[in-house]
Amino acid sequence: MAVRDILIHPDPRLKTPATPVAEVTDELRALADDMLETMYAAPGIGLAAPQIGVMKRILVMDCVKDEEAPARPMVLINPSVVWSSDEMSIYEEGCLSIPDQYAEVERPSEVEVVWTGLEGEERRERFDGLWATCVQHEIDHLDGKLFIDYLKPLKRQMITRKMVKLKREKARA
Ligand code: K1U
Ligand code: ZN
Repeated sequence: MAVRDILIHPDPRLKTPATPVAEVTDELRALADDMLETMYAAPGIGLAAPQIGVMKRILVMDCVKDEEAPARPMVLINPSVVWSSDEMSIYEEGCLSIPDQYAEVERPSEVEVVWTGLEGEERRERFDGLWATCVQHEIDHLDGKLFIDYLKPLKRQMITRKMVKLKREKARA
């Protein structure tokens, strides 16, 4: 297992739709392990493969907040939203590819998602609360979309400028 580097916006890979996974192999299971390790190390509650430069439709998440409760690491391969509630929720989102920037985003409160599991089996689950927000945020990453794409252009440009500056400073260090 290894902690991978997380790409920082702006990066063309974060704007590119990822490719469906054709087969669940040991190599893919090793990638999922690396993604979970990277997510927990960040720390974060989700991570999509394009964020580590791997253009495959796979995401991981664990939205268990209570430190006393057992962890619930989830790996979703080729996920798709098959139902969304009419009811909407607003959550202040962050992103590991846009560090230290947060903004309110409105999304369906509940979603039903179908995906392939690590043994190649079909899985289906209805998510609500933070899980629903997170799974939609991560599926957006697989489609080359960032949470700042939901914001007004001025706010999005301001955040992008901050990230360009941050990347320049990191490159110099
Ligand atoms: O995809 C990502 O960039 C991960 C992102 C997921 C996410 C956060 C908030 C709303 C929707 C999706 C993060 O994990 S940002 C970090 C974060 O939220 C967090 C970090 C430590 C403890 C608790 C939360
Ligand atoms: Zn993100």
